[in-house]
Amino acid sequence: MSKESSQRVVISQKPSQSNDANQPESTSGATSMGRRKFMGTLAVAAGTGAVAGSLSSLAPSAQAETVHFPPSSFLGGAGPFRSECDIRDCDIEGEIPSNIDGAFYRVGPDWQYPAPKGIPFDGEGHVSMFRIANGHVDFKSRYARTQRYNAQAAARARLFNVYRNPFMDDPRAKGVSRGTANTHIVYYNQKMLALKEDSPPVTMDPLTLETVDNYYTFEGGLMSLTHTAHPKFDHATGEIISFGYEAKGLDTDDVFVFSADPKGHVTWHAWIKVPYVGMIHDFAVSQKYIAFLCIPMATNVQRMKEGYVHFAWDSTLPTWFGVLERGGDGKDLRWFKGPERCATHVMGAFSDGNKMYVDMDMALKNQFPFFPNLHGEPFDPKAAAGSMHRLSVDLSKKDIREYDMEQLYPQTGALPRQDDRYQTLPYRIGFMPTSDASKPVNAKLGNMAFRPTNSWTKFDHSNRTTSEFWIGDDSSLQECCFVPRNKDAAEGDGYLVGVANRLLEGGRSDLVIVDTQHMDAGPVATVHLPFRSYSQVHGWWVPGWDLPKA
Ligand code: V55
Ligand code: FE
Repeated sequence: MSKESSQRVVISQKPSQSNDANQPESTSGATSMGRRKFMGTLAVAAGTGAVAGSLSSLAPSAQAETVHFPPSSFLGGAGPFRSECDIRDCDIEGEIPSNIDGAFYRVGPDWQYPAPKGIPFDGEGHVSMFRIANGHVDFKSRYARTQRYNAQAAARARLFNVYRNPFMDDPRAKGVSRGTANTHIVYYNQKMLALKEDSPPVTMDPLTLETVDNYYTFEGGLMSLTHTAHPKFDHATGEIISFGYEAKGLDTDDVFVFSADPKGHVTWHAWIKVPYVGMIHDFAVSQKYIAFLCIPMATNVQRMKEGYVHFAWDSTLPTWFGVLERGGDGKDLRWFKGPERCATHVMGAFSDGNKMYVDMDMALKNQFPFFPNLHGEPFDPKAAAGSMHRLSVDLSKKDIREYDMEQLYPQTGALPRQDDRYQTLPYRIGFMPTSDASKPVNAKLGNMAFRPTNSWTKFDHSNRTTSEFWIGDDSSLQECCFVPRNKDAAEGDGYLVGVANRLLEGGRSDLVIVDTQHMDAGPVATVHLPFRSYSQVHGWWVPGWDLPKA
C-alpha cells in the first residue's frame, strides 16, 4: 500500500464562535445553536460512546474519514450521546406512586456522525423509554433504524449534510428516505410511531424499541410523501387524524389531510392547498374542524441551492389560519389572515357550534436561531419568547377575512401539552415548560446570561389560574407529559413526567415526577440516570393497560 493511499483524510472543523444562521450552511462551518429560550427547553445533550449495534468491521479504505466530534460545536456546546442503553431498576429518590403503570417514551436528535454544517434539528432520532411499574423503573434507549441511519452506518459517514436540503446530499443518499424520526413519538396500532415531518413515520416495537418499518404508509393509504410529527387522536373512536405538508415533493403547496381507524386503515382524506409553502409543524383538530396555521418560516429552494437550510423567516409574510370540516372534501377550506407571528405547538383545540378555538404558544418573530431571517435582521431573543394565545374564528360569518387572537397568560415558554385524552374535545387544563424570572438565581451559577427552563406551569382555562412546579435555576426542564392518575381520572388529575438536566453536574439527566394536584410541593419521585442524555423534543405516555403483553 502506498504511503498516500493509506493516509486518512482528516476534516478539520472549527467550532463557530457565534450563531452563523445568516451564513449559507455550505460555508459557515459548524453552526452553534446559541442558548436561546426555545432550545433551553430542548436542553443540551452530552456524553460520548461508541456506535452500538452490529456493524461490519472497518473496511480498508483510503477515503475513510476519522470520526471526530469537535468540542463546542453542536447542541449548545455539548457533544452527542450516541450510547444505546439498558438499565434494569434505576436509582429512585422518593417513592414512585404505586398507581403509576406505563411507559414514558421520549425522542430527540442525537448525532450519529459529525455534522459540520448541521443544526440541532438534524440529528438522528434516538428514543428512550422509562418503563414504570410497581414502584420500579427500567430504562432503555435505541436509535430509530431509519433508512438514513442504516445508510450512514454502512458508509461510516454522514450522507445528509444540510437540514432538509436535497441539493447538499452525498450521492450515496440517493433513493434513501431522509427522515430522521427525531421529533415526536406516539402510540398507534400497537406500535410506536417515530416521526419527522419531512417523511413517513418509522414504526418501533413498544417493548424492545426495535425498528419494525422504516417507511410506514398506513398500508399505502398515506398518499403524501410526508407526515407530520403531530398527529392527533380522537379517544372516543380511537382514530388518528393527521396530515403531510409539501406532500407532493419539495416546495409543493399541497397538503394531504387524513384520518385512519385504530388498525391502520385510512378512512378519510382530502387534498388542500396552502397560501404559501412553509413549515406547518403542528395542527389542530376539534370534533368538527381541522385547522392549520401557516407561519412565515418559508420554504426557499433558491437558498437551498446556495447551501442554506430548508427554511428562512420572511418577515414580510402574514400568517394564515385555515379551517376545514372533518370528513368533508376539503373544498370548504377558508383562510383567515393575521399578522407576522411564530407559533409552533398546539396545547389543545375545540369547537363550539360553528366556532373553532386553537390554543398555541406564539411569539412575535422567528423562534429558531438556526433558521435564518431572510431579510438579514439579527435574531431577536425577546421577540422569540412565546406565550399561550387563543386563535378563533366564527365560521358562520361569511364576511370575515381575519382570525381573532387573544393572549391567555403572561408566562413565557414553549412545548405546551394537555391531558391527551382530551385531544379534539373541549378542555380545561394545559401544561407548559416555562421560565420564571421572578425566582432567585442559584448563587453557584453566578450571573447567568439566560434563565433556564426552570418550571412547569399548569394552566386552568376555566378560571385562567396557574400553578407552578419550580425546580430551581440549577436545572433545565425538558417537555413534560401528562400521566392520568388512573383510567377514570378527571381531566388533568395525575402526574407530570419529564427530564431535567442538572446544570451543576455537567447536565446529568433525571426523570422527575410531579403530582398535578400539588404542583408546588416538589417532585414525588426523581429517577436518577447516571449520565447526561441527549435532548428530547417530544414525548408520549402509554398506560400499562394499553401496552402489548411482553
Ligand atoms: C420543529 C422540530 C423539528 C423540525 C421542525 O419544534 C420543527 C419544531 C426536531 O425537528 O424539523
Ligand atoms: Fe413539535
